[in-house]
Amino acid sequence: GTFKYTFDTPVFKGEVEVPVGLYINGKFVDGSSGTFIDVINPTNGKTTTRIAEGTPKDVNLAVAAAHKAFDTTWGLHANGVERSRLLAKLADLMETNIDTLSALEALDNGKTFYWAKRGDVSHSINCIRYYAGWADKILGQTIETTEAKLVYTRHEPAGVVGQIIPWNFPLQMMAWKIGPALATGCAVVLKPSEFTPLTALYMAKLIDEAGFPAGSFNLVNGYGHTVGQTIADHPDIEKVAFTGSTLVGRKIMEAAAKSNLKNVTLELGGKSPSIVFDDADIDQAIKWAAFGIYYNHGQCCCAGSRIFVQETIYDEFLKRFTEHTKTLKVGDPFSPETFQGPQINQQQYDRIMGFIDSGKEQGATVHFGGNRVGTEGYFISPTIFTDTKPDMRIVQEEIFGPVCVVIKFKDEADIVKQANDTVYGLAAAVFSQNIQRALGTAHKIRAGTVWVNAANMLYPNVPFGGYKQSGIGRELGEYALANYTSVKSVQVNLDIKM
Ligand code: TXE
Repeated sequence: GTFKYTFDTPVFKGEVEVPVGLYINGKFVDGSSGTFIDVINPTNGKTTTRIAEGTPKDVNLAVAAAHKAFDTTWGLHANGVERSRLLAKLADLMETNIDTLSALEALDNGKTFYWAKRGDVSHSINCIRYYAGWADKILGQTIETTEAKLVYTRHEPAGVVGQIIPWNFPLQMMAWKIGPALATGCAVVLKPSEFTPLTALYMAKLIDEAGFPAGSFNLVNGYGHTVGQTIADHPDIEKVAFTGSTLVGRKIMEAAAKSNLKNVTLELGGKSPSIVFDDADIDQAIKWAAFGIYYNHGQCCCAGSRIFVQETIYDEFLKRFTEHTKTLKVGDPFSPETFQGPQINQQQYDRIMGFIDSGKEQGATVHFGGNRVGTEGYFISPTIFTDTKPDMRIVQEEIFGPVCVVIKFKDEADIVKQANDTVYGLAAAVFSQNIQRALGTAHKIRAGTVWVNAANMLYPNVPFGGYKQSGIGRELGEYALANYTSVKSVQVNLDIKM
């Protein structure tokens, strides 16, 4: 079946139709169990629609379809030019439907239409187009050994890959995953988050329309402990890519180890520092640091949730950062004035409020916010904590909401120590007009991305991923291709006699 929805908002008007089944072997099908998952609108907690619930049996069907495609029409059977053409076509279809995708993302996730379009959807289109460019440029090497031999490598597609994605950037996470996988010729079994399946389902329709061979891309909706776990355990999946919590990341690795030692890439949590030196352009530092934590309602793996400010400018920064925070409008994602919509669901709302309570209990000061906004949906005020201690939960743990701690530091040595005092290492931002200070600090932070005088900016051609417990492997850029290829060395004996 399909879900029809009429948007009548200040920023988007129109009717949208989304398939609600599973997409297996080139067809939209019902789940084998006949059960459904309710999709909840985070602005009011009401049911938007329901989608078919996949089961382990459906995963098996999808994996079988993927293997069949890999062995007949996809993998080494579809050349790079063809894979490139299909991905480019998909990017074009996404572009034609940019408003529809943005509206669905805003409806499903609660992010603003404005940022869904400017951020998520635009970035996803660029990402698919970028990997369309790679599909016919996957190169091996020839390696000199002796004149009596020809040795070369082939970067062959890894095979059937499982991809499990979260709800914070539903479309973008899908694009990061399927872009390099389909470019290299892998066949995909994707599980969207049970909380935000709508753009992935719409994408399945566009993938179908683009003409990808049946089975090259499959989508199985479902819960993590059923469909997700089956993907991680599956003996016929060669590689699994996961973005989500560190807790589940561990389970994925464990499942891979216990089943067939499938390759694993993980993109997990973070507790990223934003570091403001006293020589920073303070206006810009305030705006970027706010964007660093509040963008996407703090639901960014790379959110700059620990803001460190040099003690000489701490009071001034805090005052002006707070004034700026007050101007950020929380409310309807489809209102042009809104910056921040609701958190994704009741669990996340409770979790974030729990962190706010823990901060208070452990003796930190709520400098601003800390409360619910409105009476329905999952809206939380942007929140600033001060007077924290390094071992407090709000300083150490990922809150994944619009909550930051603003902390003093003394000098370069002190900030490097404080910034690295975390089990995570996804990202960091450094604000300074002094190039030696900024880059010197950037190089000493143990994190996969460091922004200098900016935050939360991503490009499809720039790798992204974590140090420490923030993950394994890099997504985006040329680096991501390695996740989806296996290197084969071929040695040809030209003239060596036994
Ligand atoms: O994540 P889960 P949740 C962090 C963030 C957040 C916390 C919990 O701190 O507060 O995680 O969020 C699937 N086998 N991040 O519980 O469960 C699940 O269905 C296989 C950071 O929503 O990790 C979904 O598709 N899969 C993050 C995906 O994992 C399983 C983004 C992510 O959900 C599974 C999201 C299992 N046993 C949350 N259990 C980031 N890095 O950006 C669940 N899943």
